[in-house]
Parts: sequence; structure tokens; C-alpha cells
Amino acid sequence: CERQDGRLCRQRLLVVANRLPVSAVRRGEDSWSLEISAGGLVSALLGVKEFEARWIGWAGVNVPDEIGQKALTKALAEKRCIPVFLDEEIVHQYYNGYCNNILWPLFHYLGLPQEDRLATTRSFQSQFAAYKKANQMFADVVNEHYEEGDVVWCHDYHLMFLPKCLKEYNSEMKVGWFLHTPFPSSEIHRTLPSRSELLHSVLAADLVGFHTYDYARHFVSACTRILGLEGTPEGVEDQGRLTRVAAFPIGIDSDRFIHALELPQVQDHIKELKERFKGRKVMLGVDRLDMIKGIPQKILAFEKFLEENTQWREKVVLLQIAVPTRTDVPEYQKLTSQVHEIVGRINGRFGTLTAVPIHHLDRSLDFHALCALYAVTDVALVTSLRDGMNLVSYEYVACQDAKKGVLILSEFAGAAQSLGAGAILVNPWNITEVAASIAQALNMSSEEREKRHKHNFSHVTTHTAQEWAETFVSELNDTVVEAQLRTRQ
Ligand code: ADQ
Repeated sequence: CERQDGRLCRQRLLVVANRLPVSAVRRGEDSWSLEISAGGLVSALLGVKEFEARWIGWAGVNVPDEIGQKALTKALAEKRCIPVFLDEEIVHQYYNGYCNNILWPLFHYLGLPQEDRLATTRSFQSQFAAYKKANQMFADVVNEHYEEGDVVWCHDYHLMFLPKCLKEYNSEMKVGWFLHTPFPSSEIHRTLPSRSELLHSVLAADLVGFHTYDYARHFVSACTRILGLEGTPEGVEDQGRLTRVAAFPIGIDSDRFIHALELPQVQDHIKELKERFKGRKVMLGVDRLDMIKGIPQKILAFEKFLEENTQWREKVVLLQIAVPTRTDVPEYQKLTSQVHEIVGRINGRFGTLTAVPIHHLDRSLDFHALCALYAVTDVALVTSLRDGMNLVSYEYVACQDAKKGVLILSEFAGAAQSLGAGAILVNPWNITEVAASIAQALNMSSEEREKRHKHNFSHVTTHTAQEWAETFVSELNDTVVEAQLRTRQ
């Protein structure tokens, strides 16, 4: 479009995600302090010059009073963020319940909750009702801020009901939806009681995106098998209306990592780490402490490696950095204790007075410390049982251009499709195979490491988050134009 002064204006992009990219802390009745969290999506969108992004989402805090809501809305506006206010009960049922207890495990092939079938069914219904209600609240806010020509990009499994709500408000709205997790096989999706309603709602979007071609194929199969619709090479057709379905593999802001390595504070960290682990090979795991990340399996594989390769004991160390998430959920608490128990046992078994084989940290690291760790370690172990993409593997590769470390990567992470040629791919459930791949990585010649790294580095630096966002949004614009042309014909 063109402004009155003749300058071109950028298209507005409304990014709708469950969480806003800020952490908000209340300082007084009408004052808030905000900190932008520099995640992948934020850097992706900041790097794109063609459009002007605004964020719509939940700020992660309960704000029951009007004064607090007004003040937070005002503070967020300066960061181009627009809040959706969800009360505690909705958060409990929609976010903790339907999103995290039902959709998240199901989409990662962990099935539906089974402890008490009847109780689960009852709570399932109320959680699904809350899910729909929350999605409608997001739609209300989007609709209030929408201007003609805007593009609306909905993110993730929290907002599968949103495309339908938005199109009910305005059928002309350009709506895209992207899933960050895997979309499972249609045989898994069909176990979900609300399977059809969710598929229909997503199909209301103009463009539906996934990280990999397999996930897109699973989605199309679910629509054909469960809804009886027609799958076409472009997507899914319902009564003459086409929803385009395609793969858009995400990337990272690789320059941010590469440039960070030159900063003095990162160089200081690197020096300290090198000194600390002098004479030992260092292996690294960085994950959220979630069942999908396969942390216990990874540690057991390392134990097997130590059992079988006595010459490596005391010469290798595993640093496992695990950020606790969803700490109020009993399954996650159980996972934490399980990991601690295994780590304690292995350190007791193979540790000496001068060296322990595993350093396990239950915490998040700041960006600079993380970059330094990525840069100094010899091997990264990413053993997710399922993972939409896995950005840790990308970040590791971006920081390894000097050292050319080896990436051991689960074949069940979306990243296996893009980094598979450079990484050692493993089945994370097969402890013996992972243990053997650790030996292979540690013994790998420098020529082979260089060759593998080169392949992955070139992928990570060319398939960036910016490129991902640009491609998705331009495809969405094109899809809508094509649909308009089709209806005119
Ligand atoms: P996540 O499951 O969160 O994302 P991932 O893609 O690995 O998984 O991203 C995690 C991010 O958190 C990375 O940027 C990493 O640096 C950071 N992080 C993890 N542990 C950390 C620690 N201990 N300290 C500091 N930072 C840490 C979801 C899907 C993925 C998909 C992404 C993006 O589950 O499959 O790749 O979205 O689409």
C-alpha cells in the first residue's frame, strides 16, 4: 500500500500466540515492569523488514482488577503487544488442562491421560469448553484490533479453535495457522474426543503450516480419514474451498549466535569453561525438562557408554542443562526426581574424588553462558522422543564453526529432516545405539567432523527464522490472492 506522503507502508502482521514474548511484573497498583524475552519467534519477526508485527497473547499473569489491566495494556502497547486477559480458572482448564495435559502429550505420541477414564472424560469436557472459550477471547481481541489488509498469524496447539472464530467475525480476514509441535499420525489424532471439531476449526484458516512434510501429510490424512474430505497436492478441499497445507521448517537467528561468540563476556565464559574441563571431552545436553525431550534415556545411554568404554571414564563429562517447566504438574515433578535419581546413581558408580561424569543443572542459562557452552563442547546430545523441530540442535551448530563438534540427533525430532546429513541420527529409545553413537562421535576423525559440520552450518545459516517468517507470510498473501482469483473465474 502507499501512504499519503507517497512512501510505501509495511503490511501489518498480527501474531497471535498463547504467550506474549514478555515477562510482566507488577510494581504497584498501576505500574508494571516488562522484559522482552528474546525467543526465536521474536528475533524472527524483528528481522523481517516487509511487515510490522504486533503481538496478541496472554501476559502470563492474573490481573483481576481494571486498574491493573489498563496499566498493563498501556505498558505493553509500547512494546507493540496487546494482552488477552485470562482468569485463573480459565488458565487452569484451558492451559494446564486441555493444552498441556491433553494436546501436548497426544501430539507427541504419549497418548491421552488414562489414570481414571471416567474422571478424565468429565474433566475433558469442561477443559474443552474452557479451551473454546479461551480461543474465543483471543478472537475478540484480534477482531478489535484488526484493520483491513492485516495478516493474522495464529500459533500453535493452544489456538486450534482460533481460525474458525476469526473467520466467523470476518470471512475476508487473511488467517494463517502454524503448529510448532509434531502433528501425529491420524491414528493417534482420531483417539481425541474433539478430533473433528478441532480439524474443522483449523481448516477455516487460509494457510496451515507445519515444520515438516510428514506432519503436513498426517494432518491431511486426518482430514481425509476422519472428516471424509478430499486431500489434494495443495491441501484439503471442503465444498469447493481449499485450505492450503504445507511445510515451513523454522530456523534460528543464526547471526545472533555467531556474533555473540565475539563478545568479551562470552569469551570470558569460554576461557573459564576450557580451564574447568581441561583434558576432558565435554558432551552437552540443553533441554526443557519435559518428557518429550528423552532426558532419562539420554543419561542411561551415557551410563551404558561408560560401562562399555572403560578407557573413556574420567576423560569425558556430560553437562546436562535442564530448565524446569510446568513444575506444578505431578508428572513433571516425577520426571525431575527420576532424572536426579539416575544422575546420582551414575555419579556414585563412576565418579572419583577428582571427577564426576555428569553435571546436571536444573536451571535456565542466560544467552551468553549458553553460547559459550555451545562453543566449547565436543558433542551435543539431542535425544527427544518426539520434537516438532528442536532449535537447540540448530543453535549448537551455529556456535560450532571453530570447533566442529558432533551433533547426535534423534530421528524423531523435526530437525532430523534438515540436519540429518551432518548429524549422527539415533533412535533415542535404543540405549545401546545411542551409547555406540557417543563412542562414534568421540572417536570421529577431524576430516569427518569438518565435513558433517559444514553441511549443517550451511543449512542453519541459510534457513533462518527470518526466512521462515517471510516465506510463511508471503505464501499466506499469495494463497488468499489465488483463492480470490479462483472464485472470480
Ligand atoms: P521447545 O520445546 O521449547 O519449542 P526447542 O525448539 O528446543 O524446544 O527450543 C528451546 C529453546 O529454549 C531454545 O532456544 C533453547 O536455547 C532454549 N533453552 C532450552 N533449555 C535452556 C536452558 N537450560 N537455558 C537456556 N535456554 C534454554 C517448541 C517445540 C520445538 C520447536 C520450537 C520452535 O517443542 O520442537 O522447535 O517450539 O518451533
